[in-house]
Amino acid sequence: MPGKVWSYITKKIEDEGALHFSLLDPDPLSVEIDTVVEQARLVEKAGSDGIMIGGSTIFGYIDESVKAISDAVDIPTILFPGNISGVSKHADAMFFMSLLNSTNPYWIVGAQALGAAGVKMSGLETIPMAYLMVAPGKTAAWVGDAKVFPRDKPKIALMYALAAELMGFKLVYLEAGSGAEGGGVPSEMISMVSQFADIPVITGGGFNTKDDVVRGVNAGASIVVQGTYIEKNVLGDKGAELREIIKSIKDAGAKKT
Ligand code: 1GP
Repeated sequence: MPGKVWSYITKKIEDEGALHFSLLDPDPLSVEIDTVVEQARLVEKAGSDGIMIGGSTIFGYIDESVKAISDAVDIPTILFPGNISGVSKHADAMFFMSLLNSTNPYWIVGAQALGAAGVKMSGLETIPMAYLMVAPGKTAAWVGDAKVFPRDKPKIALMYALAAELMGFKLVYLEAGSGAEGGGVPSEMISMVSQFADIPVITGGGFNTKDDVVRGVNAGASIVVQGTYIEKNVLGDKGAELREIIKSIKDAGAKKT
């Protein structure tokens, strides 16, 4: 029986061609819970299809903020854990991720093993996701000891994506790292992976403008993630520009259905 959130994601990809996910990082060192909750309300209002909650450098427990965000919105909240500290039973689901191109087995299966019993007992829906780091990789690559894919080597990404598919992962995440320069993962890499792999491609890291996200969708991504853009802009204009960005994703997605 597929979980509710996974069914929601697959049906929406089928119906709409492309989805927008908002990444919120409730790091208590840099942001108040009320602020993250307000961001969550605004991204939902702007039409975002889901909220991912996580970050590479989370200090302290995220339970309270995950509950507050999940209570405030109707769109799915999905954990995007940077480590075993990123788990909370208050989300709707969790990306159960493996950083396949890490050089450190802790990030491939060690953290997952440490967290598995708790996740299983929580009853959280889990969505197995291969997490692949592309240059520059930023903080996530540094923390995750990743051997990042060079941006001009799409075939290396494809090798890993195909391995992920054959291992049973349901999604493959091409990640350039939060705050990456250059408008996100290169089109050639997204397009090579989405052309040959049969699992949906989710991508993020540096997709800041309408042009960036449309490029990602046109290259073949099924889900484009924005974090930094949201953190910097949605409170200021109440999500007005985000609504336009999401509309452009939907327009580009519609051409694929
Ligand atoms: C990071 O891919 C996400 O894990 C989002 O990246 O913050 O650059 O949007 P940005």
